This record gives sequence, C-alpha cells and structure tokens, in this order.
Amino acid sequence: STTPVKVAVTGAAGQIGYSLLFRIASGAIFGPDTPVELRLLEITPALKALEGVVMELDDCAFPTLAKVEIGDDAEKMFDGVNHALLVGARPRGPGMERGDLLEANGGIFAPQGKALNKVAADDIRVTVTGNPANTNALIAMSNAPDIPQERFAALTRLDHNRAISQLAAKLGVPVTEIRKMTIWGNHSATQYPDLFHAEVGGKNAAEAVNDQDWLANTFIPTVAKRGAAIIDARGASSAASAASATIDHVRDWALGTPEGDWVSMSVVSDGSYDVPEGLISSFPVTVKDGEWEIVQGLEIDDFSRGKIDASTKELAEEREAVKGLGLI
Ligand code: NAX
Repeated sequence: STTPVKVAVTGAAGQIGYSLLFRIASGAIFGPDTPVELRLLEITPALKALEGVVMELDDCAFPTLAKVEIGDDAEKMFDGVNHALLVGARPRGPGMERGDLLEANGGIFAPQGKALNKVAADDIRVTVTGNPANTNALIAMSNAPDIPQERFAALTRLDHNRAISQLAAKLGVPVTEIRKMTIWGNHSATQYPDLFHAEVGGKNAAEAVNDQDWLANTFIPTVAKRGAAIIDARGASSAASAASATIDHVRDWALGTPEGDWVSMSVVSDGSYDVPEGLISSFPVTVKDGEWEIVQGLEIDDFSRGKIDASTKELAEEREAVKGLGLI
C-alpha cells in the first residue's frame, strides 16, 4: 500500500527512542513497501534534542519514511494515528515510593489515553513500553472508553526474547529452534517465564533442560532480573533491546504470528488461566488479521500456578493503588 501508516512514539528523544525511530523509519515493522509517517511526542524541554534526532532521520534518507512531525501536544501528535508506541514515562526518582511513581505516571498516561480516545484512527493499536508498563497501559485503556480494550497492550516481548536467548544458550541451540515461549504476569521481577509449554526443536523445553534447579533458581531469576544486570554492566538501562522488542511486538500484532508458534503480550484478561478479569497481564497469544487471542487449554501445574498467582497479585495491588488515586 502507498498510504503511510501513522505511528506515534512518545518519549521520542529518550534512549529507547534513539534506537526505535530508526528501525521504524527503515521499514522494520511494516516492511519495505509500506511508507510510515512518524508523530513524535515529547515534553517541551526535550523538543530541541528531538529536532536533532529528526535531522539524523532526514540524513538517513530512508525510502520508507514519508513524513515526520514533532510536538508536545498529545492531541496534535495522536491525530489519526494507527499505532501509538507509548515509551515516555516517569522513572522512579530517589526517595520515590511506589504510590508516587504510579501517580506521576498517571499524570502522563491518563491524559494520553484521553487524547487517543479523542483523535486516534479507528484502527488504533496502543503499545505501552514505559514503566510500570502493565499498569500504565491499564490507566491509558481506562481513560479511552471509546477504544476497544483489546487495542491496548503492554510490552513483555523483551522478557520473552530474553527467555528465548537464555534457553538457547543453555542448550547450545540457535534461537530459531525455540518455540512457544511464554511470559506470564507483570513486566517486573515477579514475572514468570514458563518453560513447561516451550519447545526446543519440537520437544518440550523443560524436559530438554531436565534440570529443575536451573529452571527455578537460575533461568527464572536471570530473565526476571535481566534489566538490573544490564544497568550494572552498561551504566544505563536496556535501550536497543527494548526498542527491538517493541518492533517485534508491533510487527507481530500488525502482521500476525507464525503458524505453530506464539508470542507473549500483556493484554486485558478475560479471566483465562484464572488471571483476574480486566488486569493487563502477560499471556501466550497468537495474532491473526491484527487481532490477538490468548492461547487456550494449556495445563498449569502447581509450580506454574504459584508463580502466575504471585505476579497477578502484584498487578491487582497496582490496580487497587491507581484506583485509590482516582486514575482509573
Ligand atoms: P529515557 O529517560 O531515556 O527517555 C524517556 C523520554 O520520555 C524522555 O526523553 C522524556 O522527556 C520523555 N517523556 C517524559 N514524559 C513524557 C510525556 N508526558 N510525554 C512524552 N514524552 C515524555 O528512558 P528510556 O530508556 O528511553 O526508557 C523509556 C521507558 O521504557 C522507561 O519507563 C523505562 O523504564 C521503560 N522500559 C521498559 C521496558 C519493557 O520491557 N517494557 C524495558 C526497557 C525500559 O526499561
């Protein structure tokens, strides 16, 4: 098609933005034949730096980049957008309690939800990368009553990709051998990366690993705490890998998941797997024609049950907290 897909990115002058924008502009989401128009939202003090990033985008002369607009007004930037990638968020500052963090982010994601509700295209799909991603997505969704709830998702694809990479390294196989990885729950240290339904070369991954101690005491915490390990090593939080995961997530949501595989997305729960209804929690999903579906019928043993419940309990507490703050 020659009509550009309109993609909004918030926090566009940040470190994830610096990787993400160039990948989108080069066609990494929609392919080499679909032009994209970028709508970049930032806070006013970051607009000058963003102008510099746009100069670099110009200098790439990407054939798929039809147009770039920047601004600090959400209603203008979101006008007619087909995808919104909500990356900009308020990080936890020194002495900030969880309640303060949720409140500060409510001040970002409630108005952005309202703006999307008012001006986005009818086929809008919203992906929240900015942390706390699941609850920020819940806030945006709750403030956009005219947009179907299934159009909101939070990013757990980075955790999914990390889990694939750790498993492939453990077994000495290429990542292409791994299928059906699942992250359950919250994008936080309580998340549950599940090997009991994953496959390696068509065989069950937990059986291929055959080491419950590694699975419980090395694999799960390595994936769940990878963000902190990156900060320790790099002196800055994951950016290129987060951008890459955001690309993977939006591409699969727009174009579909491959036959015989699924991906992890945090989407609104319909009560599947006893995840409380209405929470935005990570599930195994397949996507066809732009619509995701939670994979049904997986058997959940006691070990997995405990891990999923612990993470969804945290999500329910976050929901209570933002309800108490009047954000949803
Ligand atoms: P940066 O601090 O480099 O960039 C954030 C940008 O957002 C800044 O330029 C800031 O001006 C902008 N911003 C703040 N409020 C805004 C608003 N109301 N409207 C528009 N823009 C606004 O952070 P970066 O490293 O890029 O990370 C962005 C977010 O991604 C953070 O919340 C981070 O915690 C989160 N992450 C999420 C991950 C995930 O897997 N879901 C992994 C990576 C990352 O930690």
